[in-house]
Amino acid sequence: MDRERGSSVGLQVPKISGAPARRFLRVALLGVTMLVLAGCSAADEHQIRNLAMPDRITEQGPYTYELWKWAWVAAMVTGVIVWGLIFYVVVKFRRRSDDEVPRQTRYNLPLEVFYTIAPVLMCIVFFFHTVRVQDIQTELTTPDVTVEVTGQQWSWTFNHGVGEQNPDATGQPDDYAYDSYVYTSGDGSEIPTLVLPVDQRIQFNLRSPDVIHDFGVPSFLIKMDVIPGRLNQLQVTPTVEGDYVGKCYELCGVYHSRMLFKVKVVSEAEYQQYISDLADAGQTAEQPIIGGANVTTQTGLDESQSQEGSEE
Ligand SMILES: [Cu+2]
Repeated sequence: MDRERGSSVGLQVPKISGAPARRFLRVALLGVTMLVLAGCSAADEHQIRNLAMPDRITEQGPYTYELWKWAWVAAMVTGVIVWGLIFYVVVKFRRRSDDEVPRQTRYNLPLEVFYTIAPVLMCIVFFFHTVRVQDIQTELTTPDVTVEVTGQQWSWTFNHGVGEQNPDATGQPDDYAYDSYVYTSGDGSEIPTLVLPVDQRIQFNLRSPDVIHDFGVPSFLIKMDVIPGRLNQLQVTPTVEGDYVGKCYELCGVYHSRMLFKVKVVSEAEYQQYISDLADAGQTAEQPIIGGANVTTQTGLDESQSQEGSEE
């Protein structure tokens, strides 16, 4: 009686069964899919084709992208096998009556060997490819251009060399790659721009005068920590001219979120023009602006308390 009343009050669903039901479902599914796809802008479609990853604008970027993509493929294949086995077992071995007790099985050696060896093999394959890509990404060869980058609370300073580069320079304070520099620097209210020449292997010498920052440009598909008292080096070869964005990837204090920068990849001629524009504006220095006492001291510490290597 109650049940009857309930069904007359609730949502009235047309009774369909068998083939018409399946056809109805198929049409409904198609309709929903088309609606969702119609709602996609060109930018969304671009994102979908990129698998939500940024455009790859350096020679090194595609290696990270391929590693990421195939790791997902491997994870999906594993997932499908595991989900399939779970559903198979759930259906095949379900309890069919209240007093049914399943057959009790202990120890299945082949199965135990399999589920020990299979994950170990998977880890070895992941590890191998991760190290292979990491070696490519962190490889240091003779660069075409060296840019001295300082990450300071809470912005960036970019020092570009003027004239010929000394390819053997270590980048240490008494051994910079250029005889003179031009620079640009941001602060909490102004976002600096990092201008780079296209198709040249660029070395970033990364330094921090205060706390740990992290230099990253999504379109480079690599980032690297910027650590006080240490010179970190990263090389990339941008291959596509355009405007990009970068930021600090390490929570570094109150205004960490303001530690943004713009990236502009330009032709060689435009790069040289940019260097001379900075020089004309008086943004010149004999040595790169790297903050602190040659950036091996941390802010707030005096010379005697500072880290090793700061005594020059
Ligand atoms: Cu930072």
